[in-house]
Amino acid sequence: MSDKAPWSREEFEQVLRAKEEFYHIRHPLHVKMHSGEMDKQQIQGWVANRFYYQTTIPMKDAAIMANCPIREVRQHWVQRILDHDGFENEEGGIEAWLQLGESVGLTREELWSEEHVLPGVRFAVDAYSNFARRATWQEGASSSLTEMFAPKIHQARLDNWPELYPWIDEKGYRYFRKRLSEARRDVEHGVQITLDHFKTREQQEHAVSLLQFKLDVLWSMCDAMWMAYIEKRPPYTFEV
Ligand code: AHQ
Repeated sequence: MSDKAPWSREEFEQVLRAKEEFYHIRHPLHVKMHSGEMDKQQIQGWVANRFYYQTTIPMKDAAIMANCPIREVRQHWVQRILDHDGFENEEGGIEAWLQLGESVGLTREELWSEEHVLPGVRFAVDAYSNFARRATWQEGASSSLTEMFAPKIHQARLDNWPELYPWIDEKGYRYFRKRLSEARRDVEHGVQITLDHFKTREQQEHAVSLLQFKLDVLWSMCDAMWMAYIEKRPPYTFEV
């Protein structure tokens, strides 16, 4: 039980944003990727494993909505599902990621089959979606705030990959471009929910711990891919 005074809204947001030091852009896997040191199979392994994460996101967001009794919040949150699943003539992020898969030489069937999904990636991603099912909708919103740091990593790919990995068809970059604006819009909503709901110092520190949990989900995914694709430690290496 914290007897400390609550942070002001500005202090609370600063504490949340200071968690950037744990963001997976700093993981050795992404450092290696953004320095152009990955070969085709390593990029393919990353794309195939991240596809499992991407396909889980709409279900995670649906779980948050299922826990949320407030119509106005659901009216905003539903956009996240549509952004990934698509609607009317909007193909959506999952389709864009399938195109990223094709642009790195994977087939759509391979991605959907989950044949390349590493146990450690699956456990981390499933921990995130299972958390969203049992957490309050406000806790679910706070855990999505890792996206405060996402525009930077999407922009890094757009800036660096064309030169570092000229063999990747540029149609694959649509996903990263798409997320630049979507992530910023989602973060605005998630930050407001978090600052509005978690009021006491204990509640605020709890929200920070939920952000750390999600940062650890993303970091653990990279750990699993590092062991399989960089260390090439059996039994989970990448066989096309
Ligand atoms: O493409 C990403 C995405 O759609 C989401 C949804 C959001 C969430 O609800 O947790 N998080 C997220 C992220 C995406 N891309 C990751 C990347 O590195 O490309 C970053 C990840 C995030 O920062 O949480």
